[in-house]
Amino acid sequence: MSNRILVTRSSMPELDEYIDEIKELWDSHWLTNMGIKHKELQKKLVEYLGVEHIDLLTNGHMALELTLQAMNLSGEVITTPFTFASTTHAIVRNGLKPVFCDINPIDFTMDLKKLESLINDKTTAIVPVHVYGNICNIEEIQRIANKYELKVIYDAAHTFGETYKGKGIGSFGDASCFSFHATKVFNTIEGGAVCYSNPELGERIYNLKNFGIRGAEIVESVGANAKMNEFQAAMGICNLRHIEEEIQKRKKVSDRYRKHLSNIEGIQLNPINEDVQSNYAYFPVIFDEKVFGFSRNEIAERLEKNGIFTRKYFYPLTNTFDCFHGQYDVNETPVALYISKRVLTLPMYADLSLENVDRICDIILNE
Ligand code: T4K
Repeated sequence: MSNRILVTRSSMPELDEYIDEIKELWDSHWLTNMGIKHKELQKKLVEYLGVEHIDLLTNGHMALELTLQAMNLSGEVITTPFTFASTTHAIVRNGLKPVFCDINPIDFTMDLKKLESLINDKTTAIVPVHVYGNICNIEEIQRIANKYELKVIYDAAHTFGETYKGKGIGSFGDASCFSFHATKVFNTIEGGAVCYSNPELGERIYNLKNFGIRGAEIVESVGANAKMNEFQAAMGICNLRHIEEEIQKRKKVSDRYRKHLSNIEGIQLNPINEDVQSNYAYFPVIFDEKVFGFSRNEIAERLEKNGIFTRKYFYPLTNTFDCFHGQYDVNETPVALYISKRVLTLPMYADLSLENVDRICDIILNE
């Protein structure tokens, strides 16, 4: 069990550091409902992420779902199927119809050559995904959104700490939603956040995350409960202290993988974008069986026999999920289908040793 290497492993502070951080909670008995840890983390994240406003929520999914709800959207929302279930579910659970745009085969984000043809008079928003931390073509998305007066809500679950042309990634579009799940570059155990610039949108999201309560005797609107609690926020405060080291360690892992796997026929790696300061969230590899000689599934099985557990993020595509049976035509997103059948995300976390990266690559290339 202890020798197994999983696709990722949560980064955690030293136990003593966390205990120090939560000691105050034993004195105050204030465990949730926007307490001191929540406020402190919120303030620190505005600075670190370089955004105007941020609100903290129970998880990344609720950040997405409530942000869409707060925008009072109707009709159709254009998104991609090459993502985690959350993106599509957030749209559907708001009573909106997801319209799937294909991805481009280079960085797996929305293919903007195909976007405009999907817009009609029912379209109200675009939900692009910065998948694996690969940043979408922000300028072009905004140009199209302005032209058709559409909202842009980025699924920024994978992009914690990234910048694009020196600007915090959460500052683009109408809103950007982060995940702080245990498996992410930055975690609050479970957790998430929405960044936005329009304070009125922020007020609506806040109401949705706290029952619409604005005072002891004031309930302004109908809301849910999606508050980040003090223990989650305390974990975030601790992890934020170590975030630069976390990203640097991941970079070393990524560089080591690249040293072994670059320029191999039949292996496609995630591209490097000079405008983006990366967080090295994932290490996806596309295996072209016809050229490489082995399929993605064969490589995954071979690694598994050696105790190395990869994942096929993101297979199956969300537009092929059983819960949507018969509703969407996967042939409308052929590139996403092609990539999803060939992608394997290799183990990636700060404490993955370089020796283990060597071993993983050796198994892929030589066994
Ligand atoms: N949008 C996108 C594009 C997303 O990728 C996600 C989440 C969301 C939105 C929604 O955000 P959240 O509501 O989740 O905050 C994992 C994560 O649970 C999920 O957060 C993430 N995306 C997705 C890509 O990956 P699973 O089902 O693969 O998780 P699981 O439990 O199989 O864990 C994967 C590996 O992580 C394990 O093999 C070991 C490691 N692990 C897992 C847990 C739970 C840890 O080291 N510690 C842990 O506590 O979804």
